[in-house]
Formats: sequence, C-alpha cells, structure tokens
Amino acid sequence: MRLSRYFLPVLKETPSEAQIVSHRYMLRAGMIKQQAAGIYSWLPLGFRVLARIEEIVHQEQVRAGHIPMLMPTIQPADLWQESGRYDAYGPEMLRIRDRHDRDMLYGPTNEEMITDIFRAHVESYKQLPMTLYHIQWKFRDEVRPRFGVMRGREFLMKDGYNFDVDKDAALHAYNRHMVSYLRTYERMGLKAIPMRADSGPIGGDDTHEFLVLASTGESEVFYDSAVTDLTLGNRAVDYADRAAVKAVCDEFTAPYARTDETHDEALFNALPEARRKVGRGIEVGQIFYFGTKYSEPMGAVVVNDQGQRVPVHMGSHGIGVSRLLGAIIEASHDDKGIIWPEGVTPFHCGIVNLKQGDGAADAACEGLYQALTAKGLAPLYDDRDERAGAKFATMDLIGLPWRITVGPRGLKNGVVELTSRRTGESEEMSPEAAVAKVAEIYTPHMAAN
Ligand code: 5CA
Repeated sequence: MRLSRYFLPVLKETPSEAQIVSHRYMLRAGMIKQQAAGIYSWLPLGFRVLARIEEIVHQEQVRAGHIPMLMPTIQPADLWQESGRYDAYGPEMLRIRDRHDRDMLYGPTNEEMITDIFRAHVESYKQLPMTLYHIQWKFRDEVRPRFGVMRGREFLMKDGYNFDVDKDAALHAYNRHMVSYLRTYERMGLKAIPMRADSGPIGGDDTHEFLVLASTGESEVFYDSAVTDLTLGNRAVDYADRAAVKAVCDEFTAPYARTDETHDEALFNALPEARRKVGRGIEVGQIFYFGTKYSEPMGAVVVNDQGQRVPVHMGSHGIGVSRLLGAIIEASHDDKGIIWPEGVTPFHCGIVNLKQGDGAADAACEGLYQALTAKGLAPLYDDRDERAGAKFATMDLIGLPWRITVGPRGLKNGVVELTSRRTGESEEMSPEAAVAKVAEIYTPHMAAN
C-alpha cells in the first residue's frame, strides 16, 4: 500500500474523550471512528488488524477440529422464550419489533440459535463430537460502554458451541478450547492467563476467563506469579488425545489464578508471600461447560449407543475479537504510539522515503516495495511529500514493527536503514539484505498458518 493513496486519517490532537492509551491510539492512528456510544466504524487500518486477528482465531479453531459457519445478527425472540432467557437477559438485550409485529432481538450471544440448528439436523451420537463456531457481531446494551472497543455495545466475538454425548466428552471439548485459546493469544503476542471465574447469564459451574494483565483492565485478579512463566510455545498438541490436552490444561490451571468473583483468600494466603500478586486484567475470552441447560428445555437430544434418547452436553466458548485490539495495544505501546506484535501487525514493514522526488531514493523504495510484496509481505510505503520527522511520527504512531528508511545519502554507499519499532535499534545494510531480514523475521508467523 502506498500511503499517498491510502485512507489513514491520523489525528494530531489527543481526543479528550479517550481515557486509556489503547482508545487514544486507536483514534489517533485513524483505526476507528465512533458513530454512537459504544458503536464504531472500522477505518482501513483498524479493519486490517481486525482481519488479522480473525484469521488467527479461525486457524486455531480449525486446527482444534472446530467447524466455521455464520449465524445472523438478528434473532427471533421465540427461541429465547423457549430457553427461558428472554426475560432473564434484561435491559442489555436490544429488542426490536418488525413490521409484522414479531419480536426480534440483536443477538448478544447464540446458545439458543445454535441449539435450534443442532436439534433440526442431528439425531445420533455417531455425528458427535461436534463443535460449531462463528465470528459475528454482537450487541449488548451495556450501561457504561467505555474505553473504545474494549467495552463496546456492538462488538465482534468468536463464539463456539460444542455438542457431546456425555459430560466427559464435553469436558474434553472444554479443554480443547482452553488449549486452542492459549495458542491463539500467544500468536497475537499476548500472555492471557486462564482464571477460574463466574458464569453469569450464560450458566454452568465450569468456566474460565482468559485475562491479559494490564493496569487499565476492568477485572481485579489474584494470581500466583508462577503462572506468568508458563508458555505453550511450539509444542505439538494432539487435539484428539484427551489425556494430552488435559495435561496442558492442568499445567496452566495448577497455579492459583482467579478473578475477584471467585477469589478465595485462604487459598491465596497459603502461597509464599513473594508469589502472591494482585492486579488488574482485561478479559479477552471465556469458556463454559453448562451441560444440558439449553439442550433439555429446547429438546436437543441424540440417540446414544444404548439406544436411549439423551439431551446433549454443551458448552460455549467466546473470544472478544474486537476487544483484542485494545488489549494488544494496552500490552504493547510506548509514548510514541502502538507497537504491533508481528503476528497481528496491519502491515509487515514500513518504507520511509526521506527525499520524495529524488530519482535514486524513489527507485530504491519502489524496488523494496516490489521485493517485499514478492515475498508475500504487505509493506506500507510512505511516498508522501512530507518532512522526514512527520513520516517517522506517523510510522511510530501506527506501530509497524519494522521500518526501512531510504535516503539519498545512504544510497550513495549502497545502504538503507532497518529499524525495530520495539527497541528503536537501527542497522545499515543493502536493500536486498533488508528485504531478506524482514522476510526471515516473518517466516515463523507465515508458517504458523
Ligand atoms: N456465549 C458465551 C461464550 S461464546 C459468551 O457470550 N461469553 S462472554 O459473555 O464471556 O463473551 C465472550 C467474550 O466477548 C468476552 O470474554 C469478552 O472478551 C468479549 N466481550 C464481552 N462483552 C464485550 C463488550 N461489551 N465489548 C467488547 N467485548 C466484549
């Protein structure tokens, strides 16, 4: 992409309505525009990051054996009357009436609809296990939408639903989700800690939230510092192997880690004092096992291997896709702007031309642009007729992890400069070497697909 032809409406002023850094930077970097309280347009730069996050979520769900689909945003109220949640959900649900006076709603979640789909088409335990998921917009009429995409009213969620013949199989689905979520967040450069939580309106007793530690987080969290040392890394986990999947979950849930809803003072105080940590966290996902809460009232039954008709055991599993942008920025920024982790960056590399219109500089930038693109990378070339300082400030604000700076002076010696946004360190090298190095940096991220 050439910046002169892109739509990147960066703001010079810090918007006064934004209280936390991620919200400020998303507005300043021209990623989002508020259209109403808690409702945003995704401008091109924000949309690119959102798409990258969605892609990682899809890849890790499919890897775990889960099946993508798409349900509508608008749902009929009668499904919710069947489950008994239509009244229970309260004012957070946006209720709509159509021209035929039918009660509709903008879905805050999809347990009822997916159960309806399942009961219409699945009859035998032989079709199980089955996990269906989608990435779709949700609406929750939050009392206090705030912090930009962090607590929106309209927000993008990945929600998945498992259907299993018994509790053991459903708990395996729960564990599979936990492992797939750990992988998902790590690929986004995040450390998200599974914490025992409260199930709220979704229901059930088994539930974990995934929290990214951040001082601006909305949840108070209590944890053993040992949990922050755990990483999944590149280990291969066979999702069909119940014991192997459970072993990973046991490892990650062994250290004490709870939100204030389930915090247990006595257990916490039993930890050595130096390991007791109290902090704040951003909830980027939650998984639930709720057994037959929806399948029983809604008649989602299968015939089991004994020939008996039994309600299926279910769970639901959510990732806050749009909230993740805010969480990633909270976890990765400095006073100049965002620092995108390589896994989610909107463009892989910036190209800054220090002297637009200089024949040699223009040609070198074009060459870099073509070579990076040929490697499957997406460069953002700042080809505007602007001062160098302004170009650097824009690149720092939008947070591309790598920048190649090209100027007539360096080119006389055959070199350009490759700079890391994270460390600020620069290295001079030939344009070919810079392309090779950037391509090498992204190899593991491309291979993770
Ligand atoms: N049906 C279940 C699982 S699919 C469910 O709705 N779970 S949830 O309520 O925990 O939401 C899943 C994730 O969506 C949360 O962990 C959070 O990351 C995100 N989320 C929830 N509410 C909002 C909101 N108002 N704005 C942005 N993200 C949100």
